[in-house]
Amino acid sequence: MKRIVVLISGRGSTMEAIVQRCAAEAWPAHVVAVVSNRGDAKGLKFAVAHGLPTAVVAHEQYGSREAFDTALATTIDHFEPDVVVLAGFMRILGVPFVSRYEHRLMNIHPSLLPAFAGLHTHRRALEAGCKLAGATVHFVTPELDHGPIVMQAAVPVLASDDEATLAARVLEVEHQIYPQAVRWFVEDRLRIEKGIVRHVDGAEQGRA
Ligand code: NHR
Ligand code: GAR
Repeated sequence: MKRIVVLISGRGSTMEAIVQRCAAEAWPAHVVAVVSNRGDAKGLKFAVAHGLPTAVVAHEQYGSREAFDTALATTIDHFEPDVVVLAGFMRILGVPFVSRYEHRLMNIHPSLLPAFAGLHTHRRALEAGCKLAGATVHFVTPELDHGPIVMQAAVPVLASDDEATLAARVLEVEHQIYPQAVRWFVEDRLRIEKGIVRHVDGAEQGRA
């Protein structure tokens, strides 16, 4: 059984989707801990209610980003994860942290990368007049939102959209693709070749 640690900062709906699909589909894995950089993250309540171990590493209690990253890694390593999953985790991580979990650290970003790396993606997509928006699951590298792409999903941008309605439409597909991508990982079906993610059995996205 592979061991999944999920990092959150807030609501945790994406973490919920992963926990539920992992159980419902009997993945060869379990979520062994949910770790937050905010003590008031709503997602922690869901984790506790489901009997999952939780931990808080409050970033503001550390004097530097490096000190926070080190404390976070120490907390994560206590749970001996095979994969670390960022699910709405809102702190940029430094090179030593990213290197420690190289090729087993995943993120979901609410845009069609490489467009709109960074924050406020929905606002920026609306301002650019995009007709499609979406989400990207990728392996994390030191360069923000630039790692090898595992899976993407697109949704239409409607003329009536504001940031909230677009974010909600994108979130729906995030709840589909992130569990699928993590499942592929724990089933050992992903390989990274020259910065490109390949499926060992030749499967294509959307045709598991
Ligand atoms: N770290 C690295 N090295 N590489 C990535 O690809 C990362 C990462 C850490 C987080 C998630 C990411 C996203 O999907 C992620 C990817 C936070 C920020 C940010 O600017 C940007 C991107 C992402 C997460 N955070 C501010 C900071 O100063 C704080 C913002 C806040 O607290 O609200 O760290 O978009
Ligand atoms: C999701 O849309 C996720 O893609 C995004 O925050 C939301 C988290 O929702 N992540 C980022 O913006 C990372 N910078 P959740 O807490 O309900 O899973």
